[in-house]
Amino acid sequence: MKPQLRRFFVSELALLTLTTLISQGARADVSGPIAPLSYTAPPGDSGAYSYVDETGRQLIDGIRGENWAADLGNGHSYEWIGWQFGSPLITFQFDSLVEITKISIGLQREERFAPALLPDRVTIGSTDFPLSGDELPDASWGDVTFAGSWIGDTLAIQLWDHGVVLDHNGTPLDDWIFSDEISFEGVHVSQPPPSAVPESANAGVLAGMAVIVLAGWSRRKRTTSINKFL
Ligand SMILES: [Ca+2]
Ligand SMILES: [Ca+2]
Repeated sequence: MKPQLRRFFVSELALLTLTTLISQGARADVSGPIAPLSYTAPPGDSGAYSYVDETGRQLIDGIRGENWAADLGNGHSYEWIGWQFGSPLITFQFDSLVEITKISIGLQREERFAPALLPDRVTIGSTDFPLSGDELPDASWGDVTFAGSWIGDTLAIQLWDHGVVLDHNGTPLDDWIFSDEISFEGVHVSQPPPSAVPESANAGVLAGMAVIVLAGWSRRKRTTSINKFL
């Protein structure tokens, strides 16, 4: 094969290969529930009952609580994780790169007895969501949802507490934050499999170009991610 023809052939083949690689890096189209692999969080505190995370997975096990003191078969308030002191930082790990677009945080509001308040604000990634405190009626529980776009294989959520507040008797108390479940919706963002990179010696030029383009793709993805986090 003439050198010019070989260069043309290699160039066309490289373009085809790179187009395939880039298309394999595209995210899936269908948004749906995404289950984290695990999370790290402060374990929770004890008060009238234990509000400690008994399994290390109670925030993602699909089991929901009811009234903060209810005994649904495993003891009073078993389903709730309660933090009285500080603002719990919960970091979720996913099995691959994901784009999260909706987060539902199960919370309890009970101002008379605990007092358990909704967080003062919620930070997801680097995005702050101030709460009014009225997203749920007093003496109720349910999901407060947050929409956005967060890309990564981990996601940090911080629930900010109010600190010392006055209870219904005017007694100063450090407030509680109760959560029973945190769930996610979004899409998996697939990465090009290693086998997509050409391996033969004749494809060395292709591999070099693939690395360059993939590096560019990766940079663009990171930039997108950063922009979306801000
Ligand atoms: Ca749960
Ligand atoms: Ca507190």
